[in-house]
Amino acid sequence: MRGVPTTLITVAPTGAETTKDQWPQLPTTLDELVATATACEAAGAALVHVHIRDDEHRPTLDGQRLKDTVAALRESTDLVVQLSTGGSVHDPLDVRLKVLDAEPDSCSLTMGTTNFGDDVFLNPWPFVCDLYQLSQEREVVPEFELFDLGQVHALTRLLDKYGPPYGGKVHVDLVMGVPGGMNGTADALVASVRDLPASVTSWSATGIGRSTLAVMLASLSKGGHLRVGMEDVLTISRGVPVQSNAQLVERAVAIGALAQRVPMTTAEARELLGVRGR
Ligand code: KMH
Ligand code: ZN
Repeated sequence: MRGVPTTLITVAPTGAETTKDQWPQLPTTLDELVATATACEAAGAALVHVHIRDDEHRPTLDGQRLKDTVAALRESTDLVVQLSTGGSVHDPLDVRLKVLDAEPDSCSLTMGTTNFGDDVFLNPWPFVCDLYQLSQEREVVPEFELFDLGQVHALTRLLDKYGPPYGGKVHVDLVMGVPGGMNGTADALVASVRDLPASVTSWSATGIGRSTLAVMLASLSKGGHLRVGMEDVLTISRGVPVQSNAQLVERAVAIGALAQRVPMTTAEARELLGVRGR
């Protein structure tokens, strides 16, 4: 690591909720995803959190598409490739476990069930345990996604029961401001960080929608890392649509610079997260 404070910038470019019809600039094809990832790496991102779409731009967890996506991102970028195991609220649990067959560097792992707008994002405890043990077996580094304070507590319980993740590092992402989860506020962030298990080695935060800037500033102020992207926010300011994911990464880099942080390189991110060398 360098002698200056560095910030891991994760980009979550697509998500599963927004439709291509609504937002044509959303990267939904493989070519668009690779182009976005390349631009975001150049702008300062070091990790990409990936959801993929089918030929009709609908969310999918198709195994071959996931493998092709991992290969294409590795071919064109040096980003740490994290596949979503959350998928969409409609994806069955057994299909979500199969995401690890695509052999990503990292996978998301949400620590509990959350009301998700009008839907339910299902993560029953036995599923969380199965996915965690599978990530250990397959040598894939989990990013623990915490949508609520109760999930902070559940992480302690998981680590106590099954030990550390593959790679020995424990990285958390606070996903804040989901309707049904914790607030996207500095107070909620401080409470979550206060209760993180002592074995957590790094954490980032993202605020959904209009909470994006409050969460970003609170995260920098508490020494956390940042996640941005069109999965989480679609306007750059009130009523002004985001033009590209790189625009959001550039803004995070600029705000980080005000806090005297520099973006972490992809090599530094691999070390921070303990991902398998390739
Ligand atoms: N699309 C949400 C239902 C994850 O990627 O693991 C779940 C989600 C979390 O986005
Ligand atoms: Zn996601």
